[in-house]
Amino acid sequence: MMARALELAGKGLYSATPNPRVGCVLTQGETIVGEGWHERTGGPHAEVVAIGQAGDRAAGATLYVNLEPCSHHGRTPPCIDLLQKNRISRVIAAMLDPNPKAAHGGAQLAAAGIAFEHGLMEGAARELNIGFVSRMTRGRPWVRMKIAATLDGRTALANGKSQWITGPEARKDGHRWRARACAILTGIGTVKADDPRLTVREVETPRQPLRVIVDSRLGISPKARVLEAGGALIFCAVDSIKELNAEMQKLPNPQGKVELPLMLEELARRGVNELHVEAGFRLNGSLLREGCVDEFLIYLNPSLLGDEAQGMVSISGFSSLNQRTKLRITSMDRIGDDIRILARL
Ligand code: AOF
Ligand code: ZN
Repeated sequence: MMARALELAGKGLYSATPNPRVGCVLTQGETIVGEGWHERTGGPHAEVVAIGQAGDRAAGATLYVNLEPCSHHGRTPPCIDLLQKNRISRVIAAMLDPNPKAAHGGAQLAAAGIAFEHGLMEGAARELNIGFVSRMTRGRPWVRMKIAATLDGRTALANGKSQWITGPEARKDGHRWRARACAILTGIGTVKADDPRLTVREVETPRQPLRVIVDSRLGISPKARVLEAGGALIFCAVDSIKELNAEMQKLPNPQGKVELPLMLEELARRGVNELHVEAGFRLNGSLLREGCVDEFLIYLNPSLLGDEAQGMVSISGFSSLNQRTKLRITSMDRIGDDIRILARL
């Protein structure tokens, strides 16, 4: 039942943000009497949809949900009130709600005489909402850095050109990861070299992620394709004098670059749960050095580009092999002719 609730929650993968992905199953014995999932922020919570579907059969039912039912008046009224009104007898949540405004619904249910348990499939539930958990507990998004490289770890020619190293299947897969992200981040180097749009195109999605550019000195051309659709956000370190079809936010560090950890905090304030990075080796390196990366999404194409080509991340100064940045592989798959590796710090 919890696996089904998680499957339902996954239907909101591209749409629920900035809210969490939540699914709910109501049962009477072995029979499912109602199901629901949270489609988008401002819309009904998963529990509300499931109870609506169950109607009279909600009374005495067991409710499975991947996130503790909310206790707060947010955009919608508290789910725990609805659970009590409909005389749900038992609630099983995969995880507690990390949102301080909505939390402790479970304890309040228990106090009202409704059995409450949590922890069932908690690992899978945390994975599904890894960005939401990150924003609520750390005040920053979950940062996933996408890299497409050759087998010798090269990501672009010396002149910065990087389109295209991996095959069409890997590119499509990359768009799925873009689609689930709340924002896509790149740097001025990539904007100049590849003129990317940073939109989701190869998969269907009800919303486009926010496009974010790190451009310390505002060297971006007003004609850059990433600005075409409007609504982009540029982080810079100088005052804006240019007319650009974008919002500009100045966040300088003492070196005259953008203060990246502060940028993450700002993105979290704007409701970014998962941040998808598609940048060149310089910005990748800065993000890594400043502790702003959580996960790598690496596509490896079976080809070689040699030493003069650009690498994945600009990091240097290692004098011993022990100092190298170590990762833990969490998954590895073949995508078309390429290999996809997910690895965490
Ligand atoms: C959801 N969907 O199915 C559940 C949520 O702004 P609101 O009123 O929609 O409240 C959002 C919060 O409610 C969210 O951050 C989470 O803590 C809690 N539970 N949220 O979006 C749901 N069950
Ligand atoms: Zn709720």
